[in-house]
Amino acid sequence: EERAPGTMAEPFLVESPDVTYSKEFIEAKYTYSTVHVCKENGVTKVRPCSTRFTFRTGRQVPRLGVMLVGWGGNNGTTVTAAVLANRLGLSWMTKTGRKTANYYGSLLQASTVCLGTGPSGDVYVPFRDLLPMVHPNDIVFDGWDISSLNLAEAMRRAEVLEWPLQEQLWPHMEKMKPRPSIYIPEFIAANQEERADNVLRGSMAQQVPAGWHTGGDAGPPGRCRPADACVPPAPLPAVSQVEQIRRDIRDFKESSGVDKVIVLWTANTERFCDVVPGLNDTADNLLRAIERGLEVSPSTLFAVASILEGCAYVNGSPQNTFVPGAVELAAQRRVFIGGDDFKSGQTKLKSVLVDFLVGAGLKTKSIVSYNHLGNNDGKNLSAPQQFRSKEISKSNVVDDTVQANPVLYGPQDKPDHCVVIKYVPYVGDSKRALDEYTSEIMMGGTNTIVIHNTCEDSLLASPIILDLAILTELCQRITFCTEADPEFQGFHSVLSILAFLCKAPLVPEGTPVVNALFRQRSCIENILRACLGLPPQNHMLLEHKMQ
Ligand code: NAI
Ligand code: DG6
Repeated sequence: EERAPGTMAEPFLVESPDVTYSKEFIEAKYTYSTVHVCKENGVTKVRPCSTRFTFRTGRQVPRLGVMLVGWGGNNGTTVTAAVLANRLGLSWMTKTGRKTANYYGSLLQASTVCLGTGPSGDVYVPFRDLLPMVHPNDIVFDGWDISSLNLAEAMRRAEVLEWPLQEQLWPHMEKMKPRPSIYIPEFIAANQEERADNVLRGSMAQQVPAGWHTGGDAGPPGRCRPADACVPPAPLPAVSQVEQIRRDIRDFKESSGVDKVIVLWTANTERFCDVVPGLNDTADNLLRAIERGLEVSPSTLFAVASILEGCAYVNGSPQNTFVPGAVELAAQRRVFIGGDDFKSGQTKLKSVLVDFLVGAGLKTKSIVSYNHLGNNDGKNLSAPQQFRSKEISKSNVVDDTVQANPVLYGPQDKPDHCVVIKYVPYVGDSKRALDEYTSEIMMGGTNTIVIHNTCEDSLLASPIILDLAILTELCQRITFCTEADPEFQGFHSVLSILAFLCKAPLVPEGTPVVNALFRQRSCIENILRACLGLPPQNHMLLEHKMQ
């Protein structure tokens, strides 16, 4: 289904004196009601308050380009294939029958929201119909990978999609080739080196292993071992690598005709980098560190390049790409950044289950999350430093729920939380996740819940990638002002509305981190409703509770 992006015909209209539709904008006046709590002379005072906002949402939906770092990986190939298959309306036979392309797992495409109540009950619309949004079928992909395989071959290597589907997609995907990328071996597992044959000229120069040639610039891009006849790549300073990534973004924009580009990291999990005063603690220091060739991770170099190009940058992996200097740079340039780490399976469930348990007054004492998987992500995570990044990201997801319940938990009290990841090549992308939740119940009782979850990891992550890109793009078209501050502004450059899609949500400094899944979902839904002048979903159903 080919559809021209542009001003969308609204699937419904809000009739209200507070809402106007012009050719360019939906403008809505909205009263934000909240509550301030403070302690005065030992007394807790609770004061309801409200602020009058005006929200303005651009109705022109742009042609969106998404550049994936790690395009040739399981997620990169799967999301590209899924969009193509949907766009082409493909179907394919499996042993259990014919399957057709869909966007299951996408919050925006496959879930609904309740608009309100009509004569015959509640009226639901797809989430994507709330405001004008990019349709995933219209997204144009490009990207980088340290592995040179074209997207068709990379899709076969991923072993995620059924072969009859791959065959149909092959002619479309073999033309897609990842751009050479920044490769600093020490940030990812050593076991990834064998696929790194598509690296930016000179990007290995920072760590030229003993016995390798250095110098010279006549050789082909990539690596040259001592035995090879070619001349190895010339050292390319980090600053030139950033420049190259910026050129790539501009080149993609020009050659594809997209209006906007969003860059998203779905490459290997890196080890954490140290936050060092003078190196990466401020925007200036970070830019200077890049100029001087000091240690900056590839993911941060990509973030800097994107921000300098004015492109939003989303981190789908757990590492601390967003060092303070990168966050400050994004704020200075008013560019959105978001992350970290896609919240796909086990963690999504955890952020529901612990919310349920603790919210129901049960004292969860122990959470043990074990998983094994056999894809390249699992292989990379079998190295201790990369595992540690993932362990941190997976472990903090219950903190807010626990801290919110001082009835059950003292200030230092929190559940034991153990995360295990094992690499088992045979199971491929079909990750197994086993979780045990043990909680104390009434009068000394114990409740143990055990869950076994098996599914293709990349088929969970792909719709999340689409949601991240589409929601980020939408937020770029939303501005708002208040009576006190009548100048229109956009959201904070740290785009915390993406939290539903992330294991370790990045939030502006000093802002509460919310992990609980349905609070995160309500946040998106209610902000989008506010843009239409609609009150938040309060689920009170008072109209049905009267005589
Ligand atoms: P993958 O290993 O199949 O793909 C990663 C790709 O990145 C590989 O093709 C690799 O060659 C490439 N790469 C590595 N360093 C690079 C660099 N510096 N520049 C460009 N490309 C580079 O992994 P997969 O399964 O696609 O996952 C991608 C990332 O997403 C991983 O960090 C994973 O932890 C994260 N993630 C995945 C989830 C899932 O459910 N699949 C959920 C949460 C996070
Ligand atoms: C093993 O845990 C590999 C990881 O990359 C995860 O599969 C991925 O982060 C998804 O994790 P979760 O907890 O959201 O299912």
